[in-house]
Amino acid sequence: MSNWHRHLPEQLHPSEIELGVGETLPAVWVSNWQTHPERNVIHDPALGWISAGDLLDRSEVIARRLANAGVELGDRVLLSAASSVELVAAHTAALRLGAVVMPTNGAYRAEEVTHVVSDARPKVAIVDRPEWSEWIHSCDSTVLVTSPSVEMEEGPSVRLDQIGAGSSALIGYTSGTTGRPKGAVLSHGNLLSSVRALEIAWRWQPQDILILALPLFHMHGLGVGLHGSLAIGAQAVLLPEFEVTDVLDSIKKHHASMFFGVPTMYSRLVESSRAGELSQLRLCVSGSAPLAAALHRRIQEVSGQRVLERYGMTETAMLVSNPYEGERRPGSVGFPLPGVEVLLKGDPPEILVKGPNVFQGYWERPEANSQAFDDGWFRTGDLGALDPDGYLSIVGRAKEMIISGGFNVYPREVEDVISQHEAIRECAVVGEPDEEWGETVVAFVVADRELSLDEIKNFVGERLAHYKRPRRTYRIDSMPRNALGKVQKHRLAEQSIS
Ligand code: MCA
Ligand code: AMP
Repeated sequence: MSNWHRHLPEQLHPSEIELGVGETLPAVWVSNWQTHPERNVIHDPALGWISAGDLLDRSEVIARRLANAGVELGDRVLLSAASSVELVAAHTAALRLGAVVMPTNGAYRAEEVTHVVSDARPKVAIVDRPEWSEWIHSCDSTVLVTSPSVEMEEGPSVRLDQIGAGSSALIGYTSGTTGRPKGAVLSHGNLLSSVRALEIAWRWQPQDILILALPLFHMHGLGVGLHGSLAIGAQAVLLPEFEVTDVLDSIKKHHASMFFGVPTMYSRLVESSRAGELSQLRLCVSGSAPLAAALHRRIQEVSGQRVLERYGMTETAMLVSNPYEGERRPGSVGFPLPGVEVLLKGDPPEILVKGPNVFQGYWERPEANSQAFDDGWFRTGDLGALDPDGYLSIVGRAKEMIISGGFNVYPREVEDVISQHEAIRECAVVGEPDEEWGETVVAFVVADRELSLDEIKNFVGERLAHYKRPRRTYRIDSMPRNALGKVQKHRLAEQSIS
């Protein structure tokens, strides 16, 4: 199934789609910056607008510093910081140098940080949390740890923008069905083709101004919001945190045209008495988690905005989107984006995808790679259904995963931590439906003694990122198991809580 024509403006035929395959992100960015150096590109929360020429200079300076520190083509650079122009300069500099960026969630705790560091072995880590230095060095003392301003010696000028479209650009950590996240390696061609598809489908123009309150360490904020704005030559207003008032004030102040968010952000925005101000925008996009049909309708009631829901993954960037023109159907994610092909296979039907956006494979995980593909099609682990008009809906997941506020939580990873608690004999972690967060993490435990309120939440919070903490812990007498001894998670809710 492709249906690309559903995304195209009338004058464009599917055979004319140009997804920039063969080009690289930095080559496109630099060309934009050199053509219009005076144009404002990024609004930094502290510094105000930064021009293209300024960003070009900043990225060159940082690239020289990284090169002087020994970063070479293909070396990994870990990046984790709140949104700022410094972070953008460091990110673009690393890519221009041919390094592979590992965007890393700033909420990670020691075990999560040491896992990604020992797995991908970065040469440099650019981070804004002082405690990370010790965590990183505890597993690899050779990593150079620096702040987002990359205060290192500059060195002579270096050749930049030399890499090809097939070169690796990003390693995004994701889907730890085995308990431990694996690195999805995306090439420049993967990332650029996805952005080009969105440019066509969402009619993204250089005059667009995006309010970007998503963190820049996941595909949504980074691969869609930042990469898209820079490639299209449009503007992005960075907000380091999501606050309803800041978002609405920024829309007004900057005469913004677009907002991209996760459903939790929209559920907070509609609660505001100022929600009607969203009507100023040309486009509101939701993704990363299911947008409830009721919330979709509510947003339209209060602001007139028909939110455009789309579907993506770290491994594939953006896959499927509701159309810009035509019906944006609540509860559905729409049609495959230009260049993307979707296949429903199996019973229940799993969504399989192909396209220039599909990643290169998991970092040093040959076994995971062979399981991830079926005859050249990438297995998303999401279950899908098509309605008679060709709209795709995500109806479930074949993979065990909880999405809380747009962040993914793998039950196995949380269970492994809870099992280390001295009073716990057995545990199972599941997602519970929740209006604000979509799903929240809850734990069922068989324990030797009574547990104090928040004991498990705090225990997990010391070891894993805050959003992985169970909001509630239910103490049960025994785990429901099938004849083979496997825990039956769907029966947990029936257990009597002690
Ligand atoms: C914060 N808390 C959370 C979450 N965020 N708990 C569960 N899930 C969360 N996502 C905790 C805080 O630690 C705090 O705990 C309490 O909830 C209230 O925090 P609050 O200040 O209200 O939260 P916030 O800082 O405003 O964050 C909410 C947020 C944030 C803005 C919705 O979660 C967020 O930025 N989500 C976006 C994630 C994202 O970018 N996903 C894209 C992944 P306590 O009270 O105990 O201190 S990319 C992807 O999925 C694919 C590729 C795709 O398709 O896009
Ligand atoms: P990640 O591992 O962060 O890349 O998250 C990717 C997963 O997020 C997908 O496999 C889906 O399960 C989920 N996802 C992304 N967008 C949507 C959406 N619009 N509706 C439902 N689930 C989504």
